Amino acid sequence: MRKNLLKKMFALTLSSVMAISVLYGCGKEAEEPSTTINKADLTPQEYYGVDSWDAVEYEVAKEDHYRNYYEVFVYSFADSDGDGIGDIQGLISKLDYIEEMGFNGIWLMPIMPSGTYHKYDVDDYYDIDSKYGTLEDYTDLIDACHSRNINVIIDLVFNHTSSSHEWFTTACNYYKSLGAGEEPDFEECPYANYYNFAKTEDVKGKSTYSKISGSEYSYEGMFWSGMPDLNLDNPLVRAEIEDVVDFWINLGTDGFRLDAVKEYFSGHKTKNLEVLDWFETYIRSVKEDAFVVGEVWEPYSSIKSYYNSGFESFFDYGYGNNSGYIITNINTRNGLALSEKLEKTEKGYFESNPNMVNSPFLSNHDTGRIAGFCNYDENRIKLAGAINQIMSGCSFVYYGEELGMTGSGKDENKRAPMAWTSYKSGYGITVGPTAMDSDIVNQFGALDTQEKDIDSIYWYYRKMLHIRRTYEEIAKGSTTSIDAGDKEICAISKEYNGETMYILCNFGEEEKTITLSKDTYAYEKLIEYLVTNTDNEVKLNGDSITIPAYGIAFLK
Ligand SMILES: [Ca+2]
Ligand SMILES: [Ca+2]
Repeated sequence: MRKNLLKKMFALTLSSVMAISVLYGCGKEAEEPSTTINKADLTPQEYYGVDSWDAVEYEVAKEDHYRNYYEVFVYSFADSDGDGIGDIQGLISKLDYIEEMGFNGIWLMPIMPSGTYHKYDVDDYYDIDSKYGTLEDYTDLIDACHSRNINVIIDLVFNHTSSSHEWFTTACNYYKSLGAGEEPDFEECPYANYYNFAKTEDVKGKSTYSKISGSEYSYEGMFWSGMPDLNLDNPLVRAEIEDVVDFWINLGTDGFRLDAVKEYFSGHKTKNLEVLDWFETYIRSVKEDAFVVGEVWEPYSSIKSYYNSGFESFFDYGYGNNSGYIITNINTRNGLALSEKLEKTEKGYFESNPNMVNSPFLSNHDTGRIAGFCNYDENRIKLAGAINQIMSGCSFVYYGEELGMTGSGKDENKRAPMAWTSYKSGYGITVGPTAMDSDIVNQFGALDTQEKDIDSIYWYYRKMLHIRRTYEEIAKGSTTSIDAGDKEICAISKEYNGETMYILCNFGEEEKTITLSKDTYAYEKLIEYLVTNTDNEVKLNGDSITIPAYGIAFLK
């Protein structure tokens, strides 16, 4: 367990350091310093009092689904053997980093054998891609994560397989072996019914179908011909998927991220809901506390209807990406509109599924990186990151987002090497996808420079993730919007287990002073705050709170 007695005792011996950090804006009760301490003389660790953090974080049970997840693209994350391609041992070597950041969950993009760098087209559901390592490396990872109370979920892609998958190649060879006009016999070749095969003459003009050369048959490939769609109506296919689920759960996997859910039956939402209902029921039968999150790249109203399936969690595409509510409302400085959305959408999801756990995110491997969404404005990048972390549910951060990494345009650019150091080579540094542009510059610097800078994006994220792990109301609370009388203020309350927290975020370019009426805000004190520049602070004077531009106040 993370919070053992030893760590608590260690934290107590550091009370002097904590006292210093209190004076310098970690959001505790401010007191006048008796001696002048120059913040420039403190390391960021001393300034933020990180050694005390473990002691104040709330206990997270193994089965707790409210976690801070970190999305990792193994290929570009950390390389352990010098071939330039990230691997599982590289990831294991970076678990200290992940844990220290405040993450207690990892989502791995596909790790199963595949011919593509991204591996969203699986050749074999029962192994680890040899470039990433072995199944033994995987169980090492699981053990290392579980010893730190980090849960691991993996991408599970079953809308389609790779066209090199044995099921598909066997089926294609069978169709080629049929004589003119001969119908397939599924008892003779069950794989001939594993995909959406059709007579070529019956699917003329359908761009999603590709011909099996030397046969009278074609197959569906929604994304492209190299990714044939599985026939999810076939009970044998579902039984195969159940076996795959069993296999990975038995290795200690804590759950799955389901890829391309709305393409299970493209254009047939009712059928997709039925697949999700089946999967949800099955996973609970093998691992009751598994966490499952689905990718439905759709606006709020559609995701709300997907929750009717009973499926536990979906990525909140209404909020993520550059056209989502977070970025658009930050860029238009409409904090009030965002707070109203937060209340409305959360209530809507709960109406559809009272057991849902939302999965908010800002960016992922398919979107551009947030630095570009905010036109490289560091204040807005930080504020956007914080809004993602004040949302209820399981928050997700895409690797490198915490450094304000750059990446836009083609997919490969969005999956660039994790910026561990300012040097482009050295331990852990990966080469990135071959087709990536070579001139990508991370203008906020790499980890080795940001970790020395109190005001870096890295330290802002780390502090923010710590706040989320300190107050249970943030991830688990129900959200109510508050009109603070200023459109540039996003004010919400979060209620959980009889406790209420108030969060006020200044979307404006200028400092704001807000009067907190006791009728609306039942707080005792300012418990934390976040500022994009630590020369500024949030001040509470009586019932009047002053929040600098882009600052966030937490009251309880
Ligand atoms: Ca490697
Ligand atoms: Ca499909």
